[in-house]
Amino acid sequence: MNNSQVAVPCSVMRGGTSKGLYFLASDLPADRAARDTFLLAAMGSPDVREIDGMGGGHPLTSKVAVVSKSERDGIDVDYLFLQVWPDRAEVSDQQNCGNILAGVGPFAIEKGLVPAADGVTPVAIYMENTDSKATAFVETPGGVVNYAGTARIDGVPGTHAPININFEDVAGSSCGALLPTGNVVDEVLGVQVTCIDNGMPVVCLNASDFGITGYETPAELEANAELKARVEEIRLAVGPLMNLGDVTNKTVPKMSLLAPARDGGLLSTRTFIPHRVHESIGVLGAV
Ligand code: NQM
Repeated sequence: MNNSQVAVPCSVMRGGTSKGLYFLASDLPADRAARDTFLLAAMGSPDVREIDGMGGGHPLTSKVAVVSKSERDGIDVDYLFLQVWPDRAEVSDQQNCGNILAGVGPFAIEKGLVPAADGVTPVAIYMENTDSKATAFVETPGGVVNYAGTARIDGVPGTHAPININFEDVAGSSCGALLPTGNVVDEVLGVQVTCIDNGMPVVCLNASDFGITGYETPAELEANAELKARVEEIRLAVGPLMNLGDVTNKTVPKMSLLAPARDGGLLSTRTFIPHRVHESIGVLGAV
């Protein structure tokens, strides 16, 4: 190591309920190992606080989008999502991220990869992690990205410009089928589970089967060692059934504990992603 430093352009953006660094692929090392070394340093990983980098010490704030102009028919940009683990020196491309996806359209327009229309600019995005397509609609009055607005989502204070996203072919994109086990409901280790992949491998569980209400806070769930061990045991058993193989070191499947709605909507969810608990919900997990 020497002390020379190289400036690499990036944008720090919140996408939905996550936050991360957005790079042009051409600004990153082409070699994967060199890229990952760079991203770990940029985020400050491994360190639970990521104090020496831009990461926020939580999986939801230790994310990276790599964006490039696409050469695919009908696609504007290619998007690769990378999860940087805060507490261990690892960068994973084993999952997609719909929250960070929300920032890809504005980033692509700001970087001149997509010309802005006057009004709303559709941005067709190829999601490399799952070989699937989404179209994001970005408000661009006068050809300029608008960030202010009245849209509100749980997990983010205030209101902001909406980013509506159409997902076009996400079913089974990680597991090969919407219902990878072939069943709507399976029993695994004595618990009823629904294994589903509509853009994100998710295991739906009844919160009540675990002796909890499902309305606990993320901190309460993370402090429940017995619950965490039980959920992880089921996750490891379900991985091969979902065609994901050994998921010990993977960030999927996500484990969603469901309870009846109590504040609007149809359901209440708390999701292990898979070891920390999401502060609200993953976009593709919700899909
Ligand atoms: O499911 C976190 C997030 C996500 C994933 C995670 C996501 C999605 O909220 O599409 O957005 O589940 O690791 O960023």
